[in-house]
Amino acid sequence: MSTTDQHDPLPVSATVDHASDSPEQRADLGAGIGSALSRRGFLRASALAGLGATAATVAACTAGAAPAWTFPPAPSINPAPSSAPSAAASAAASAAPSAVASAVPSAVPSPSLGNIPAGWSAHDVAARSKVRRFVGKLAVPLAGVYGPVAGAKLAEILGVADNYPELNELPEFAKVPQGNQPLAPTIVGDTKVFDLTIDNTQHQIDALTPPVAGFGYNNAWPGPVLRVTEGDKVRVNFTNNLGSTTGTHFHGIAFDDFFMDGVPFVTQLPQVSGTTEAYEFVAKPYGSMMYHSHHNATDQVGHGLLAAFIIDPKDSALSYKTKYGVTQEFVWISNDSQGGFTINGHGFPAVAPIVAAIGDVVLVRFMNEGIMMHPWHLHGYRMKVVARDGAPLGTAAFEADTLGVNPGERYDVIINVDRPGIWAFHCHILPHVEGPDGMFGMVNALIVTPKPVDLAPLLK
Ligand SMILES: [Cu+2]
Repeated sequence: MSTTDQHDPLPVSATVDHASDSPEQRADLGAGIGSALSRRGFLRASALAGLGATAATVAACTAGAAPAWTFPPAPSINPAPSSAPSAAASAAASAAPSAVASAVPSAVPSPSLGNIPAGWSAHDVAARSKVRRFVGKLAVPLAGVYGPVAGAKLAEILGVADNYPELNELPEFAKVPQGNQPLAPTIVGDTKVFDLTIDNTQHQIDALTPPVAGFGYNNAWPGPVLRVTEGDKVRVNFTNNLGSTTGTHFHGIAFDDFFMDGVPFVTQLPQVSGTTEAYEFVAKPYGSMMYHSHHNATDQVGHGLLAAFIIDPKDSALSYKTKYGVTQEFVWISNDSQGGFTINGHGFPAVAPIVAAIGDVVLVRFMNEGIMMHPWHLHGYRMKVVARDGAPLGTAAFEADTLGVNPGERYDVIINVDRPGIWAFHCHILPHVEGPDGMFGMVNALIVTPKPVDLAPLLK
């Protein structure tokens, strides 16, 4: 990787290349942004660099027409009119050198997408909109963290000079309820007790599409993260409010009493609605486990009855914190049926990014609750794969930038974060992640900042 690459937090569009900007222009960008980044400074810097993708900028930088999109057009997208209104065309032409303008499509208005920059398609504008929703009002302060040059590039990529509405809105992951919330047990005698309900929910995959009629443990998709220590006596009480039967399976546990395994008509009768059932077992072995419905499961798991169950090793020398110096930990549950392609119950842009700072050691616990394999690909880094199905790989640990996780499997990976950037982190089955209106579904990002950033005040 070249030095230049290391300072490019996002790939810059091939059609907008400012590598030829003079040193003076770059200095202007720096002066306009500074370390304490302001919105006004950012907008000014963007304008200085021609970051609004004006006809002149794009015309000067574009070589050739945009590639044709090979998917059928999405119904939600209004494609660019086949012939641009003459007023817009003439306005664009007057702003661009005439010799270039004649070879480049002019910016055209779109009823739902606003102006489509010259050389772009409706797809491009819709795809940018998804990323704008993903970062929301974090865009300006987050870009500022990377310093003036990288910050200006990020501003350009998002089109911050447009002063678009999402610059004042929460990022989409903060607009929808996020599952995987920790739930502390109560201690009853020598047992850790968790009380959960099983509910009908109205679940939002993202902030714009209508809610899905789903199910949730404690009303959440995914349900609460239950965390215990190897050897703990555990009791989990489930109160079924579904109006239909269910059964709950703790996935990966070595039960002493097989009647705790949670499979209706194999190890128990189905749990009828309005009743509370207890599952009692000793937590073993340690590792990343799950709990989910094991009854009418295509429907029930597919609609949200899925969650993480984590058993920490009794010997603290075996913990990820001790072994690898883990500073941040994330649970990443994938699903792919009744709510579409989701990470932790949400599709891009409503997925919560992994935000870390240089020096962090990030643990991701992949858990596949879906019906197909997903190859998770992290840009810019290799993941050290240290456990499969909770079992430590020991000397068989390996490194990968793409890791296939099958249904039912869990993989624990360690990422040693040593370079800043905004790194795409997505399933590499392309129809799971990109469509006619841009990225969707199983797309996320590892956001590595040069220094720790407290985003909490920005998420209110
Ligand atoms: Cu996939």
